[in-house]
Amino acid sequence: MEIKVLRDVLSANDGIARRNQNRLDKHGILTINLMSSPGAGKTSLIMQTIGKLKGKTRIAVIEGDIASTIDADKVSKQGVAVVQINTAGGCHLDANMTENALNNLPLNDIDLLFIENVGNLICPAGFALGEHKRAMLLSLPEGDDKPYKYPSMFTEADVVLINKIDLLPYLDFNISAFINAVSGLNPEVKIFQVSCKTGQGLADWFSWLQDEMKGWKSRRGS
Ligand SMILES: Nc1nc2c(ncn2[C@@H]2O[C@H](COP(=O)(O)OP(=O)(O)OP(=O)(O)O)[C@@H](O)[C@H]2O)c(=O)[nH]1
Ligand SMILES: [Mg+2]
Repeated sequence: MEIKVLRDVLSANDGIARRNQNRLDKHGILTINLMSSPGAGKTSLIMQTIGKLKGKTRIAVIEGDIASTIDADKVSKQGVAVVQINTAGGCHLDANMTENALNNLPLNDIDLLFIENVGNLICPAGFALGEHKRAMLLSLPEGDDKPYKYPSMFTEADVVLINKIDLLPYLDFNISAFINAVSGLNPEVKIFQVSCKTGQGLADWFSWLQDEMKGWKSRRGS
């Protein structure tokens, strides 16, 4: 019985997620669902990306947090459209929350939408929001064993960013062991080593994003 209930919830979510994606397609908005543990660097990555692409790409952000508008306030200061979703205890965003956020964004004026999911390495992977791509961050202090302990996040990702690479000299994080573990779970995934503090490696992320935007627009014929 419990399994049936869970299936109902997930299929209802998938239906709304498809509706969201059709709407985003109609408006030509490439949408990235950003996922990670709390504090891995999602907002920092968004801020760096806005800094790099502002003026060339119209960016908007949906911020998901259990409480507060701290992240939305930071992003808003960069002059981009932002909606904060407070889940009031919920450990992930879902498609219904995302649809409500889309209702409050200027969809005709957006090229690239980031959805910053609630910081959590488990639940966000199970709920489609309508995104086109999933990016996840794993920061060095979390440890290189996480793909074994939380595999679904890594199998669901299109790109994995190893963040806080500037801390490598101070931590026992085995980069090649981590990359092997992630590649074993998800052979197609792109993996970038970055620092949202120093900017190291972010050029690879920016060029991935720009290629995705170009490829997506040409597939859509726009
Ligand atoms: N040393 C270092 N610190 C970083 C880096 N990226 C982010 N931080 C710091 O890590 C902390 C958390 O970063 P956020 O960007 O807020 O992380 P988040 O994933 O958005 O956190 P939540 O929204 O709370 O889940 C902040 O103090 C950042 O300044 C990095 O590459 N290197
Ligand atoms: Mg954040």
